[in-house]
Amino acid sequence: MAKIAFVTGATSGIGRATAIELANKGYQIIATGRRTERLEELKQVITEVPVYTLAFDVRDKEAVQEAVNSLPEEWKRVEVLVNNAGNAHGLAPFQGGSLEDWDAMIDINVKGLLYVSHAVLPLMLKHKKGHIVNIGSIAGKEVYPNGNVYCASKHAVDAISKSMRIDLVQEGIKVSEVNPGLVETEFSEVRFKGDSERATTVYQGYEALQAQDIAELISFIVSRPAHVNLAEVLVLPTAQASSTIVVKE
Ligand code: NDP
Ligand code: 8X3
Repeated sequence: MAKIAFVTGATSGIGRATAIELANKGYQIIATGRRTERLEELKQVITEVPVYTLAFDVRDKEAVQEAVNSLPEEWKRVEVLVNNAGNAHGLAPFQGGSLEDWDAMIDINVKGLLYVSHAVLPLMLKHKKGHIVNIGSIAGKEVYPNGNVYCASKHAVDAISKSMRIDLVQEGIKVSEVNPGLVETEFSEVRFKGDSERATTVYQGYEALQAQDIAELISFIVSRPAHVNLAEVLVLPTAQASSTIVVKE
């Protein structure tokens, strides 16, 4: 029987690389994101397995549920859920923070992850089998200057992941959390609202992680034997020791 992986935020960065990597490992892919043209492009790239695309905003709980309900029966046996959709919005001191940015980060990174999990989990519970991989961050393990609400959102992902693992252990469902440091994606472009020059500097002077590094890690995590759960991984560029310590040339 085909294995099915449901990947959120598959239109860019870590999610896109993960969809391609899992497809290479034989998973049929349910790829999600808001940008339909990117989802269509992904369908052209993944040719060796079927890809089903769902376009929705994770902030919209009705849309999330409708999208999952709309899956054809043969796509409902989801084995792996990668809760990856998310971003930072802004990098500002707490006293100068934007309520819009705060809402975006809490609504997408925290509530979006909850909505998707709530909609997809029943598909796993039906078969008492499944693996949820939540993408947290080093920002969910420590806080850094001006990171305030983004860090809070990723600390929430950390707490939710631990809670999921406790509550779902009796259902035979694995829960893992991947916490990357600096990964060169569109992340900083989004954080700095399209200021590409500023975004580029985040990854200059050292070798940042690439989306493919995280995709391979996720692929390794979901391919462990049934009795093994890699519960948590913190993965950093070699040049990074903490959120604030990065050795740059
Ligand atoms: P990208 O900006 O490249 O990708 C973000 C993805 O999330 C896109 O596919 C985007 O799709 C999706 N997304 C964002 N908002 C929404 C929304 N409202 N509804 C649905 N999908 C949404 O960034 P990354 O690949 O780097 O980020 C992926 C995850 O990794 C995030 O959770 C991020 O916090 C985390 N992370 C990133 C690190 C880094 O340094 N890059 C380090 C640690 C963690 P679309 O716009 O099409 O909706
Ligand atoms: C993304 C990594 O250090 O920009 O979660 O917060 S960082």
